[in-house]
Amino acid sequence: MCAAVNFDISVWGGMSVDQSLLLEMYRRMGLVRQFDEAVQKLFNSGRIPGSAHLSIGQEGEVVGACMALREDDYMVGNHRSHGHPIGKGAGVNALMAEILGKSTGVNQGKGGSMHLADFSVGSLGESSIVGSGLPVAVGAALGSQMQGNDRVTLCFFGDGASNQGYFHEAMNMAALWKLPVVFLCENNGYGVTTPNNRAAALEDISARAAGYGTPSSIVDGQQCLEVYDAVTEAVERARRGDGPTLVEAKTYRYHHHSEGPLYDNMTYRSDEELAAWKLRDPLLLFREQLADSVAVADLDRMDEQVKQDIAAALEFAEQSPLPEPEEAYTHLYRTPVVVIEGELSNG
Ligand SMILES: Cc1ncc(C[n+]2csc(CCOP(=O)(O)OP(=O)(O)O)c2C)c(N)n1
Ligand SMILES: [Mg+2]
Repeated sequence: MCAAVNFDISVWGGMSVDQSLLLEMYRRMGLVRQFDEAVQKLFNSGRIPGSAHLSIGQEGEVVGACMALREDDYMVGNHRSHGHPIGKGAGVNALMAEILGKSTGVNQGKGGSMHLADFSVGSLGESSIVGSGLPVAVGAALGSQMQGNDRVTLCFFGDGASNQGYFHEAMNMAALWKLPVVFLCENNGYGVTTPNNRAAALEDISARAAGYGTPSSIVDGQQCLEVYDAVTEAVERARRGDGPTLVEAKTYRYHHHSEGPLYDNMTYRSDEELAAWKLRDPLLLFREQLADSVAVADLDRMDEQVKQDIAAALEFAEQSPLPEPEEAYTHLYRTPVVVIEGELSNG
């Protein structure tokens, strides 16, 4: 079951490998949840430049999909992507520092919430342009194919993104050239405030795969192991050279599209709908599933460890310096000509 997963089993010394995998999944889901809860607090206190899109409620599919990958596989995220690098194994300190725009962040503080690339774990990047990760993932997969290595690329995108032209171009090219890519649609039911059934002709995004001769499946995104199994199968297929798969995870975000008061009084979804999804919370469901194989005390210990890790990440981010002003002009394709107003008039 865990052959595809790479993690430090020595941490869980006496336990079987399967238990180690389950605990690591639980740990990463907890990290995704608590990371975003911390980001919400930072946002509310005015500490985050720009916006923040949280994936609280979607942790099952985020972690289940990422953990079906090998450490050297690639992953591409989107605008709602704090959790994706965490699921892929990135350390939370440099991610949190990036959120606060600090020089110790994964991108030296220049990317922020929607650009948490971390190449050290194969997290190739994220973008606020909806759907733009799809061609990036196809490019990475083409690169693997041309280099003759067996790395697979996993691409997360939303139900809204599936209505972009990018989606169809990416699906077509990946199918035509049998590229090693797994498309993971996080169908959380909404694009901002528009329900999927008012934006898409078909209820299931996965049905579109048939148009490209590509296999597809629908999974319960609140069930981490169900997602893990489906993506493991898709990854194996891609690694064999048999081409892409589209996996659609039905899921839900508890928060509004992004943080801030803008959506507070909007009625695009009901309280009852939100409450019903919370009854199927991915962390609670996973805890129930683990009940027979992992001691409750171990899970509680894990929750406490995650809490400490997030507190340490916040401390690290807070203590880190902002980038030096001259850093604004590094890592660019071209050095810009800078005209400073005062200097210009002084001649
Ligand atoms: C090309 C483009 N069009 C529109 C937007 C504005 N926008 C940002 S997120 C979003 C909704 C995306 O919905 P979905 O793909 O379902 O992802 P989710 O936010 O639900 O995770 C929109 C329309 C954008 N950023 N880029
Ligand atoms: Mg959506």
